[in-house]
Amino acid sequence: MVSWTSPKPFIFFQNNKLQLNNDVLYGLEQVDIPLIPVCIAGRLRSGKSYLMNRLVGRKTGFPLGCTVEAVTKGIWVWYIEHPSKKNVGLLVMDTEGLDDPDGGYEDYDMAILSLSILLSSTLIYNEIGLIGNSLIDKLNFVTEMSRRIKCDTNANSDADFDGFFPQFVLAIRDLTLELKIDGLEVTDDEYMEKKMLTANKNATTNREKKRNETKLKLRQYFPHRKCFTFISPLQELKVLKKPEDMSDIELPNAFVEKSNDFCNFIYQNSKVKKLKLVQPVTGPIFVQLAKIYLEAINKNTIPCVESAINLIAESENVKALEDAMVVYSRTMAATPLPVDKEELEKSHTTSHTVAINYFLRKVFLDENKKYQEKLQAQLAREYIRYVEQNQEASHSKCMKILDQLYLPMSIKMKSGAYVKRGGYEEYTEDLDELERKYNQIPNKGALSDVSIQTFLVNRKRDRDTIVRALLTKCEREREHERAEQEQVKLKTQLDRAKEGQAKENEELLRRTIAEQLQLLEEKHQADLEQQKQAFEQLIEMREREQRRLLEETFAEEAVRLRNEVDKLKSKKTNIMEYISTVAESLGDMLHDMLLCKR
Ligand SMILES: Nc1nc2c(ncn2[C@@H]2O[C@H](COP(=O)(O)OP(=O)(O)OP(=O)(O)O)[C@@H](O)[C@H]2O)c(=O)[nH]1
Ligand SMILES: [Mg+2]
Repeated sequence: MVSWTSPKPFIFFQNNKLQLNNDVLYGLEQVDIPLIPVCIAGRLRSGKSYLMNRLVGRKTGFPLGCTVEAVTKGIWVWYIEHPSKKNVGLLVMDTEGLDDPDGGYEDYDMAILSLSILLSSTLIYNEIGLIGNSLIDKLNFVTEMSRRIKCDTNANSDADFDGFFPQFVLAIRDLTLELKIDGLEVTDDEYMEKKMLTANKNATTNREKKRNETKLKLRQYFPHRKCFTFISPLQELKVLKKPEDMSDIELPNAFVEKSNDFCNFIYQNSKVKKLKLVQPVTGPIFVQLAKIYLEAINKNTIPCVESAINLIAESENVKALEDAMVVYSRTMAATPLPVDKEELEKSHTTSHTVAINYFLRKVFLDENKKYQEKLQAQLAREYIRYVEQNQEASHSKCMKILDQLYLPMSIKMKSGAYVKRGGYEEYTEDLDELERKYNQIPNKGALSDVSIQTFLVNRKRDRDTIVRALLTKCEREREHERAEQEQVKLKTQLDRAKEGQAKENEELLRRTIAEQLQLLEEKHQADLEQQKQAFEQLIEMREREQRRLLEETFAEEAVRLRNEVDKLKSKKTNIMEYISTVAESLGDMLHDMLLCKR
């Protein structure tokens, strides 16, 4: 999918509700590769759109303005091919500035922020000037997150947010001050950690405690974070000009370099958005997520990530299953029936591998393997159908051949040519000749043997007619006995052939299912492993964060809590249970300590 030439308004506020732009939905639905949605939010008129244009590598694109009037309305998106990663798309999202006195409705800012968090994998928060209490106060929306977004339908703790929040990038614009703390130079990241995320030990008032809570939540929700401070692009300018009208040569070096560092960081470190840590969000999935979340917000209910995922999973998996079966039939159709058993098996092996690989590419978080099992059953059923169809086709082709070969004999039979001395022998010889000719004809399919046996069995009536007409009673009886024995032999052969065929089919089916299982199981195990690794990383980060905060503020308690974590760890074996319990109890304890027990 090629990059869009310009950004498009994606979500807008009209008729008292947030609405989606259908053209953009359609455009995004065509982007069938994993997306990296990078979203900027922050104060009104703070250079957000300008920075996003730089991220796309353009001077213009997202509309800018130089008056006090808010320019960006709602949420805009710009899809571009990722500058360095293959087979993933970058979706740059620009949002309406917060704190607009003319904004949509009372909770409008929260709706924009919730959508930014829900839809992105990197959230850039833009601020002007410096990190101060006003920024921390603005970021206190994180303390409300559990009332704004629900991760799990049964969630009762915000520990469930683990792994769901996007990476957090703080962009401080027009920094005019030196980055020094206690007389020592600090990096951008240290500046953010010290001033925005370190709890105030001396907090006594409710406001101060609330800020501590915000800091704790920011650390908890955003274990991946980064800060970039920018000087003003207009710093060295003598005449009044707008940054977007200036080339990089005209802009201050420090600004250009920092902007480039910022862009490179976003390109390299922003990840594909994933649901439940493993399921990549493609354009069509992004569209479905946006629709579901927007509907919840418009209905004034809390968007629930898990419900959204379940809804999407249902429709995606039904489609994946249907399409996988179409892929199977289409691949099978390349082998016109009838064919012999080996060829049908070969065709089936290829077709089912293609179908399963297709399904595995499209399946959406089939955690309890419901659709995987359905696919297995359907493929097995379909294969049996093909085997039967192939047998029918083979049988009817063989019967046609046999009818053709028998035509001269049938004429002779009708004209009584066999009713003569030596007629019975002649008939038997002709029949042998017919069988020889039949065996020489290739491509008769799976029921070649069974068909000739059936044909020969069915010739009994002809033999009887000849025998009755030609032989004496005694000869007739002998011949009858001989014919009976031959008939039994033929029938036994026929039954054996049919039985063998059935056994072969059964064995083939068993093998096929085993192969399917292996393919599907490999994918399932890979998903689980990926999920486990992601959780382990999260635990590590979570513990580091909690430890740091504890050691900064509650040194004695830190030791006790460390022991608690160790105890919990040894008790829990299930990774999911384990994570949420550790996170939940640590969160609660810290929360209590910060707010109540001090
Ligand atoms: N001083 C300064 N001005 C900037 C910077 N970046 C952009 N501008 C100018 O600030 C004005 C507003 O920039 P926008 O990018 O439109 O700001 P915004 O945050 O998207 O504004 P809204 O969409 O209205 O919330 C424009 O005239 C830009 O040229 C910056 O880093 N420093
Ligand atoms: Mg803007």
